[in-house]
Amino acid sequence: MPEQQRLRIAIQKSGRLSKDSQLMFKNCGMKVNLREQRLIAHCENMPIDILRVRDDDIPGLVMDGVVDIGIVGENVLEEEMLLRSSQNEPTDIKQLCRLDFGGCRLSLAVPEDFDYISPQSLADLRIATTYPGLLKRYMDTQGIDFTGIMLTGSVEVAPRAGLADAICDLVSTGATLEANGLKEVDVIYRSKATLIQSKNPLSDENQALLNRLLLRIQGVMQAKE
Ligand code: PRT
Ligand code: ZN
Repeated sequence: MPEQQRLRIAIQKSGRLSKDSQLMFKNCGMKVNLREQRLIAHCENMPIDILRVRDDDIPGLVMDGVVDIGIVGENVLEEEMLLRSSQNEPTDIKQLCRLDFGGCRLSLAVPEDFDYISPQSLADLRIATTYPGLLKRYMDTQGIDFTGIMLTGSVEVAPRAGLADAICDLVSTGATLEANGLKEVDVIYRSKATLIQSKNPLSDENQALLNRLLLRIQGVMQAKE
């Protein structure tokens, strides 16, 4: 009999979602040695492999069926969906369950002395962001034209550096905005980590394994409430 194909799960290698993702699996009873700097870690007591990658790669890996399941911020997932839709690429996934970590908001922020009244105050200005799709979708609903400045890091320094008039960035405590002389003026998207599944059908064994895992995840989240 052929060996069962192991269930493949992608998680962020290192960053704000890694520790919570690992802890969640540990609390579900999975034994995984993640100490080594390997791309793939094998679960010792279940037929599961963990792929550790950049968070930005996770939606694509799931949509393309390279992995079966992934944990990613809804912000990153939604941005990838918008990008792929604009390029007529497949965006099929199943959202299995919203998780209880990785909470943050994508917000518009302006320099402290900016006289902000409404999003209209940003008309025709330059807005720096890592999330051009989510920003454009929001500004389109408001009917506001703007110039998007794409930055993959250090978005919060863009106004001071003269690169932009405002920013659209992730916020959790707001300390980073404050430290950079910025004020949060509008929340455009609220995000949490989410568990997503590829649309490729799983083998019966892996589907049963996933069902068991989902029950445990829900149990672990309930126990924390
Ligand atoms: O290397 P890789 O590409 O995998 O990681 P990354 O650097 O792109 O992502 P990472 O680890 O920073 O964030 C991963 C995910 O965590 C994000 O996509 C969000 O879904 C979620 N998340 C939750 C956050 C935050 N909270 C958050 N605070 N992502 C980023 N931040 C930033 C924020 O923009 C600010 O610059 O953290 C800084 C501190 O925030 P404050 O408001 O507490 O000061
Ligand atoms: Zn990233």
